Amino acid sequence: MADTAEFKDVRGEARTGMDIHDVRLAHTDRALIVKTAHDDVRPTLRSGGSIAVFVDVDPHRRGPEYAFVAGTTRGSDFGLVETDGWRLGDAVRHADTSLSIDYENERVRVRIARSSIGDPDEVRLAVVAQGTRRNGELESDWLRTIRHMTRWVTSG
Ligand SMILES: [Ca+2]
Ligand SMILES: [Ca+2]
Repeated sequence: MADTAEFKDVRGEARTGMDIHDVRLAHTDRALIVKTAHDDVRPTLRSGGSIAVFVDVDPHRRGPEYAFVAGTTRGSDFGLVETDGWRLGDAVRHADTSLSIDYENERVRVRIARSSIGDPDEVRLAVVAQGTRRNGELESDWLRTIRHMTRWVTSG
């Protein structure tokens, strides 16, 4: 069983290939699967980007407790870290996560084992993608608005 949710974003408001089109979350009994769709995800560093998926697992603590952060150019690092008031903190040791990027279909897929985030009953997300404009400036696109949290999604 999995509870799934899809969250649409405005297309084209960020002038980079990383502009978020939509975010899909499947919360299964084993993992969170987060798929993001973008304007144009590119493998090369010059037009590169990054993504951060903030995960809120505890409604009694302000803000998210974890973040999955990744570069989106080919071969980039990725990892799961603890967060404190939206600040990125220490890496989660032995985190069971994976990243795959589909440069043909402009999609990023993130998998986070539930065991790596304390086996939460429900989660909600905030997602931001950062890309590079033609002039080299960085620009961020949040799902909906800055630090917007989705609704809670249970593990079904
Ligand atoms: Ca967008
Ligand atoms: Ca929280």
